[in-house]
Amino acid sequence: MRISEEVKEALKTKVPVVALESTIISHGMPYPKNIEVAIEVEQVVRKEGGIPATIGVIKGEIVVGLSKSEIKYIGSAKEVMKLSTREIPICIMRKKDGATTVSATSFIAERAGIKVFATGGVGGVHRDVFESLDISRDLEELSERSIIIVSSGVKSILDISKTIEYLETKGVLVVGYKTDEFPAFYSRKSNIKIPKINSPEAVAKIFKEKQNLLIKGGILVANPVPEEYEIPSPIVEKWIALALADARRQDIHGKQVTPFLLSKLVELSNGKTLTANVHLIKNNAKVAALIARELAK
Ligand code: PSU
Ligand code: MN
Repeated sequence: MRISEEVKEALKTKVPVVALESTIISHGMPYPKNIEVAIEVEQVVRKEGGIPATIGVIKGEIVVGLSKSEIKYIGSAKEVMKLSTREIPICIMRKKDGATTVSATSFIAERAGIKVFATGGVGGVHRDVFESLDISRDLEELSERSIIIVSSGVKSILDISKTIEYLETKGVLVVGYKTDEFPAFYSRKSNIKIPKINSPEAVAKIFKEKQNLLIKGGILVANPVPEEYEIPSPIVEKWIALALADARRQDIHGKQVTPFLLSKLVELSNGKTLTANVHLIKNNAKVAALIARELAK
């Protein structure tokens, strides 16, 4: 594992560090917007006094703190593997490029000593779970890693209430950042109530208490998409129904499901879902940096 000099120095001197994943770059957004956004998200973290650590695998080497040119590379390279935790060793053995999902990123971040991680949406329980048994590794990993992840809930392509139930079973604490409702990614509401936390300071305190008590597992800080970019859920639902039907028709399954549905939604919404995605990620990076700052105190 190679930790960039800047990230290493920040960790040593207790400058706040925020981990960022690379699957949203390689598989979550279209080129070249993906690269632009990945770089802007890093700038958001810096603006709040943090150091960004985008995580990925380049030619078989785990990198914590990808350089700008490495971000450009992972955002444009062909055949980048989508890595959940279990695939990291294969990627290393084959000396391939790999983009880390929430699960792989959480795993690596914890190893590197990074406690705060920002993303768009975590994976979860798929709507057809009884048929497909598709539950993202993200949920299991979050239950095992001592990390705070800031996300805008889970994508509405998933079954949100089953995902919340599963997180409870697995002991992942879910809190709302300035909201008492779990956000539904493109929309701010889902009708599912969660504890409301009003400041980065409070999140940091909860995390410390959890550690004092030796309670395993992560905290999911659910931060809704900014109001001006929200897409009302009846509209999103219409697109999701079409995207899901298309996935079924084309027999898309396993790892391909999430990237397929995301790109389908961008197409169906004429780019609206992408715009929402971009802004919620930036907003999550900001909140993550504020929390990291409190933790570093
Ligand atoms: N949310 C997004 N875009 C994404 C993902 C989530 O808005 O690209 C990615 C994340 O990397 C997440 C992964 O960890 O999808 C989950 O994939 P799966 O459903 O195959 O577990
Ligand atoms: Mn899956």
